[in-house]
Amino acid sequence: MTTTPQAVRRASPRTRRAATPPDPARPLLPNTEPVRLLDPTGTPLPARTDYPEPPVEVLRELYRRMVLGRRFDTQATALTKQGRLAVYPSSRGQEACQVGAVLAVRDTDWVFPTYRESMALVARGIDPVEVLTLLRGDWHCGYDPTEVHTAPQCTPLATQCVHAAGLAYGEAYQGRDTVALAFIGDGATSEGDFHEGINFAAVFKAPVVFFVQNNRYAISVPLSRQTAAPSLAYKGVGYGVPSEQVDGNDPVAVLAVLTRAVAHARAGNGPFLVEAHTYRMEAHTNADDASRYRDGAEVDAWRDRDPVARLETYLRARGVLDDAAVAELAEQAEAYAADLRTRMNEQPTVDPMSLFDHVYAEPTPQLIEQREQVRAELAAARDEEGDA
Ligand SMILES: Cc1ncc(C[n+]2csc(CCOP(=O)(O)OP(=O)(O)O)c2C)c(N)n1
Ligand SMILES: [Mg+2]
Repeated sequence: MTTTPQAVRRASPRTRRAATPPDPARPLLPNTEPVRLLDPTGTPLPARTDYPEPPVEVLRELYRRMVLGRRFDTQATALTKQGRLAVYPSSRGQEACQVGAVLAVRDTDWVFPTYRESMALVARGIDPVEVLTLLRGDWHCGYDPTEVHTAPQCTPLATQCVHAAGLAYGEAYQGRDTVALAFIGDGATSEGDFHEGINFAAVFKAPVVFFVQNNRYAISVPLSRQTAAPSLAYKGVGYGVPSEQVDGNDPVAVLAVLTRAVAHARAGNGPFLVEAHTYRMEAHTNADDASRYRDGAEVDAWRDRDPVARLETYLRARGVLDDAAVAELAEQAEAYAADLRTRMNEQPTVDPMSLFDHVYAEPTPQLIEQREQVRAELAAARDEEGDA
């Protein structure tokens, strides 16, 4: 019997090599290089089909809010020196992330910020005095979370991930297409609450975008002591969550990547994880001395990747920004900062009894007892003052 070529091609199943099944993890993995649409000098890179560039009017608005955001940030730092703020964690250098992220969501979506996100909240349109209320030392967050769809700024690391997952699940359960945007830092991805939040969201397909701002430090702990993962975006695959990494100092890329992540979640596909590679230019807070754990050369290298200058260069080259527009915006930013200063210099009036309001819908007997005790102590102090 002669063997025809067709017979060889129809080799028996035993002799045929088993086809490799498609790798189910592959679609979940981020690009091996962070997505970038502008180079560090603001020159556009070749257009990409996976991340189309946002419309130019949106980029102008992004720039406007970044300039105001940076001015807000320097003003808040100055207010700590004047004793008007107890503490302020600056996000200078992270403007592309702070503003790009909130521009990617709707007003009806929910934002879950950390203590680092004051700039994001003012970019979302919340009154800056309200945003700084908690950092001023008041007992409440300043704004009504349900009115502005923004949770209070979270200081216990990663707890906001669990809140975001729960809210997103509840909204979807009630038939609404709300997305929850949870901000989180690089260090906080080591916390149990990050695991619980992302795992719950993945299993129950809750529409959450987990947005990791990897600013390379958790106070003094550098990323190299935080994780051995090749990138924090790779953490998504273990939970079955698609992920991406982006140049966090490229405002155009941050907005493009987050827009796609938000659309993914809104369409009912479950959560998405984005890691933005960025850098905190200032110390952790005004109470920290960053020169004790990082050197000036490192900071200088990141100064050259400034996100505000990068977008400005690009918009000028596109012909939608000129000297006059830049000067006008600088003037607006000064007026904005002056108004913030004036209002923060007004002494707040705080009623100590309000401490007992809003703790429970119905106060417990213990709370009522404590409230009466404080009331009596305050009355006694007033009597003493009167006698003196
Ligand atoms: C559960 C918990 N543990 C520890 C702290 C103390 N703490 C405050 S900020 C911080 C570092 C967080 O770093 P990262 O998540 O990278 O965010 P970044 O401050 O850089 O924005 C730590 C350890 C805390 N607030 N909550
Ligand atoms: Mg960090």
